[in-house]
Amino acid sequence: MSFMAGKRALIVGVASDRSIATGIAEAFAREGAEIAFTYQNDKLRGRVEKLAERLGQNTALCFPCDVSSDQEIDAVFANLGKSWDQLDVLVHSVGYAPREQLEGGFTESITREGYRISHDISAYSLAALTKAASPMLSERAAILTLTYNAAVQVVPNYNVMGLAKASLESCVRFLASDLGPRGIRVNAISAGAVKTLAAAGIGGFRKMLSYAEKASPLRRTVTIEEIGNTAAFLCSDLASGITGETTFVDAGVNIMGMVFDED
Ligand code: NAD
Ligand code: 0WE
Repeated sequence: MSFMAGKRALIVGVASDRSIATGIAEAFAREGAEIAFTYQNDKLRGRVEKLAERLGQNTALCFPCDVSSDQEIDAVFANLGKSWDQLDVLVHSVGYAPREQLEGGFTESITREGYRISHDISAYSLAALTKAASPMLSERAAILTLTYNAAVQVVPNYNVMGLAKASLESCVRFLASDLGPRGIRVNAISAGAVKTLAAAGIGGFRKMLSYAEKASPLRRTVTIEEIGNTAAFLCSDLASGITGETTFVDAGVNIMGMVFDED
């Protein structure tokens, strides 16, 4: 179909072959986009460059970027600007809270530092990347982030990350309103639970996947390919009328108000 032909995209958030950002990169490449990447630190550099190579992309367009650093964010766009005059798509697929924030009761586990870090890395970083990218964003550019339904409804143990995702979803609306007059669209995908690195080691994550298999209308979990396909649509001109929106890609789990056991 190549419905992203001629689009230049920057993808932030690849850490492994299972990353949601990897599913997004695969769909973008299939639809004809040119892709640049960032990696969080040197440990991830090789993996990201390998992905760029596998997808036929220029491995020189892989830049380090810890999103807690304004200097590193600025350097990404300074470097990207040497090869690309404009950016059509920005994908933000980053989330982090200190591990101890994601276990135990909300009141017990939340700390000022946990709140600060989770909101800095998971929510402010979307605004920071968008602000830094702004001068090179093309007319009709698209920005996309990844969220989770615990922004809206309580999920045990997600704790302060739920507040950070609520902030992120609000940020999508404020950015969409602010950048809309330039033709720039800003959206989020609210993904169902997927077994990625960010999910590995989360207590009871397997239980969450099997909950989705029982509770979702489609009776299954979602794949990074399905999230990638929706991302490609939202970041293409096919979605030219959609902005400020959070689109669920969760096999329908979020629509259910109550679920009975089915043996
Ligand atoms: P992942 O671990 O593959 O990706 C998380 C990414 O965040 C990694 O690439 C990591 O390098 C990056 N990151 C963390 N701290 C960073 C920092 N300081 N600077 C730069 N990058 C940093 O996991 P994923 O599941 O693909 O997560 C991607 C996004 O999807 C996150 O926003 C997550 O909240 C969201 N999400 C995940 C699920 C799920 O079940 N896996 C569901 C809904 C939404
Ligand atoms: O957004 C996420 C995961 C976010 C995440 C994961 C980690 C693990 C490693 C943020 N910070 C960290 N910090 C680490 O040290 N998801 C939507 C996946 C997820 O995580 C959960 C979930 C689900 C679903 C945590 C508790 C409950 C449910």
